[in-house]
Amino acid sequence: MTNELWITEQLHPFYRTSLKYTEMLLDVQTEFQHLQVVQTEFFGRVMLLDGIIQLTELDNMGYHELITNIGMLAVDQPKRVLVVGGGDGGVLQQMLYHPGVEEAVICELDQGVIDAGREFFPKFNDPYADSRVEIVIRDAFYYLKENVGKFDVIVADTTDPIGAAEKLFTEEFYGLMVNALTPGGVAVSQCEQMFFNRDLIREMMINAKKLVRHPAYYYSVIPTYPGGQIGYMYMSNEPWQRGLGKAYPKELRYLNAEVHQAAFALPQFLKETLAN
Ligand code: SPD
Repeated sequence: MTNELWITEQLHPFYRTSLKYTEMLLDVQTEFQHLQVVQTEFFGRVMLLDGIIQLTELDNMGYHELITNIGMLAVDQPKRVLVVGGGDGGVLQQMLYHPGVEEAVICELDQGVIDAGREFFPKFNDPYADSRVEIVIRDAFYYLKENVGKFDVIVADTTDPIGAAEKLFTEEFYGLMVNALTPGGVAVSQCEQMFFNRDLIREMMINAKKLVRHPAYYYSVIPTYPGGQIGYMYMSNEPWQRGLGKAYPKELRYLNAEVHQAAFALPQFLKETLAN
């Protein structure tokens, strides 16, 4: 036990997640955050930002497939798509599975996350090498303001609402995303965990209801995130069911028609929380 290496995340004051690792592959302070990549025996490589687990090779499929493909499928032939954050490349990889995509922009604040994704997560197949991808290193608030009505799908693959990322969980940010959509477009934003962040999810749903006709909260299972799951806010004037049963990209390992439907089935307490 004494020689074991463990990395511990404490996102909530009453809950910790520890992963056993074998080697620290990267441990740097970028201009914006503490960026780490560790090698583990069980979870594969793991990326952490400011001590919070962002992804593991083992279970990121549950996150990246769900945050990306629900919106991609709900739009007919998405052509122009945008990732906000998500520098590790996981969401971009998913978007590029859709052959109709002509332009995929990623607006990420921290070049360090992109570099680490490219170097340490080859399983994402280096989406940055794809000629359809444009990298914008910038605060998404400004980028969205300048690109009204441009994107068929926007995915905000954010960190948790702490420090600088708090503003990504606001009515203003949701409004900017919705304004940057084409008619019938879909925006999806990472929207935290139903037991730990119930008030936040409720607030975000209130915001989403002001902006679109068909907001919906859904979630997936990610064992290395607090509570073993995380949710997403779907925002569109078209319902999420439009995508149900369409052909799923063959590369997917988590999402299928049954999971798609089930992801929107909410426990009673959350249904009541979001109904009001
Ligand atoms: N509590 C962790 C939430 C992290 C959400 N973003 C993950 C980034 C993976 N591309």
